[in-house]
Amino acid sequence: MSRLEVAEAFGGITFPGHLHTQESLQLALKFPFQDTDVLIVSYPKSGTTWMQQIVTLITSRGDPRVSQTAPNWARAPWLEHHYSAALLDALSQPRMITTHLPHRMLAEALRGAKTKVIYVSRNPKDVLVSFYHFHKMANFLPDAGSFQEFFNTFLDGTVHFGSWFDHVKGWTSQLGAMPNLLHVTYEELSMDLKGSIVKVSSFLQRPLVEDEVNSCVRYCSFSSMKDNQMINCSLVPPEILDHSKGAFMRRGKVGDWRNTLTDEQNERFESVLAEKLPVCSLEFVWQLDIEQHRDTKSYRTKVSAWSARQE
Ligand code: PPS
Repeated sequence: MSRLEVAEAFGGITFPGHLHTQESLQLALKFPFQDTDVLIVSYPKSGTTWMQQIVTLITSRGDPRVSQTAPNWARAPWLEHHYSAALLDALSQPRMITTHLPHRMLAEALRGAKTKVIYVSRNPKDVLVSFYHFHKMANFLPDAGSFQEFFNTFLDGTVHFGSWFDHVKGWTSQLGAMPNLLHVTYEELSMDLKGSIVKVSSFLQRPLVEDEVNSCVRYCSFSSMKDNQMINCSLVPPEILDHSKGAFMRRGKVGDWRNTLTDEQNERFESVLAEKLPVCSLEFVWQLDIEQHRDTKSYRTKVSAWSARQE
């Protein structure tokens, strides 16, 4: 089932028909979550694959073999993808499941479940740039057009997978309300991968010893993941992902947006952000420059600001 040109409109959002059908989306909304499930939630390009790798490695206590022999989409199937039903049935406990769906679509299915949910977010300017490059290589996504055109559709929320603003607002508004929800940012992972792995392992109630944590860090690094065929999408046929037009594991940097957005686009982005998330208590880390790397105290202040708001 290729359906590269098909777009499925569902719940006010368009989804690529190559991966989604009306039936698969309907099934996702009624999914019988189990208390032992771990659900990774993200808007595309926010660090989904990174978190899949982190949870895989935590579960295997740092042993890389599973992540080197099973593709990420089979280890942590996307709940809403049409090919996932059989994969989900075949998963052993605890199941790791992935989704890009907004909270409003899963609220009912998750009500009362003790499923552990990890919401991964990334600063939206880097999401925008990463998503733009992904559109160029993914033949199941619409033609992105020029960067300015994609910039406009991203800001007005008409891109496939819906509005980044609504996604982040929906899930982060549940912090405190959903007892088993952890929010982790791409920027935290970038600045302190080891600390983030310890934080996720403790949330999952799977404490690791030092050697196991170090092994997780090693196999969750950008270079290790970029070289891992089970993660880097190199096994996806070129008619679906055109590898001549880019790499899935592209740059892996915080602040890459500065190489693409003009000052004018940046100002427009800031004003849309202020308009769409006016009472947002989230603080965004837009760049990690050398000063910030040296000044761990100022970084810590930022991270603890995130954590404090989650409590
Ligand atoms: S998807 O298509 O939604 O599953 O994409 P997603 O995995 O959410 O995001 C892909 C971006 O995450 C980067 N990435 C990493 N960065 C740093 N370190 C590690 N280990 C890592 N793993 C994935 C990946 O390179 C994409 O970002 P860009 O900015 O395009 O490089």
